[in-house]
Amino acid sequence: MDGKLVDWKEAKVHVLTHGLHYGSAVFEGIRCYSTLKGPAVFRLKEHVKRLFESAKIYFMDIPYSQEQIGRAIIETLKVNKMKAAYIRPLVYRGYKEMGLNPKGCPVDVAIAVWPWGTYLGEDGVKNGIRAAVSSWRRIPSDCLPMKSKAGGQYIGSQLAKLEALAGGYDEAVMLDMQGYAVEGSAENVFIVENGKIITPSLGSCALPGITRRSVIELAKEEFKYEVVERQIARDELYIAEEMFFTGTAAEVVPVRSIDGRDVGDGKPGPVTRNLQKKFFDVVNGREKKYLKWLSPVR
Ligand code: PPE
Repeated sequence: MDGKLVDWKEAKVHVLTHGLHYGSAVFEGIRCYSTLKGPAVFRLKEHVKRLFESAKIYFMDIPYSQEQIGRAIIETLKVNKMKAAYIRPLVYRGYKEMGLNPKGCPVDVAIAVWPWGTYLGEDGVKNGIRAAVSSWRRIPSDCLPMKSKAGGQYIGSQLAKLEALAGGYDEAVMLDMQGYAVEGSAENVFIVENGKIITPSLGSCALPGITRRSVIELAKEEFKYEVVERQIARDELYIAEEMFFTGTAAEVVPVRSIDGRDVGDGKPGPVTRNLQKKFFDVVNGREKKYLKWLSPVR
């Protein structure tokens, strides 16, 4: 926290921390995998860069360089002797003055690491999850800058997640204000239609997911799949051959049903399977070509 290693139990903030009241915090979610050559962080540079972009959008000056944050992440993993971990860098407006005007508050930085298993369950990763379109729309980018991974922006996603769970589903699909499917509550969304992979473009209000970007590259490079970035109509989900989510926490997860309709035959399809397997091979260091995406912890 703010440049010092702090014991888990002592990692506290004051109750009047600005970010706690007004959502003025930006964060990252990164995974460290236990690879053949020891623990390694997946796409560390890209995540740190996005953290700084999120902060820039909200005029938050991070008092460290990207290199320093990258090194601090590695150091935090090292001292905690983590093999596989989820990493949560958090940049937040701290404790000094109340009131919306954030100018008087410091910009504080914390990095936490902990073991975090599958986000949507082992069974979900294997057999697919059940998703439902949410009545809560993804916030449009002219209301909040959705390319920033900012804490306050997630209260809407929490409503979507709670609604999905209350309905007996595993995850929500959020539509944008025009009614196009744009994201999960914390994942990017893909469908397969006539063998083509389709996902919303970054011109939408979707988060520029780093897993999304990696999976698109693997799809094109390793499988020569055609990837089209465009809007996805809600009813395209119902007739898609395949559907899957990507995200750091979620990784690559097949969707086996949407709004009570089976996706394809209700089992993860071949495109999803191929990409999922390749993704896990890459993050676990089994693909020489993509070792460039892994930063060793040692
Ligand atoms: N969209 C949203 C809204 C989102 O929060 C995430 C990540 C993604 C897409 C996927 O982006 P990427 O991780 O770069 O592939 N969500 C993070 C937070 C999840 C949480 O519950 O906390 C994550 O997956 O780490």
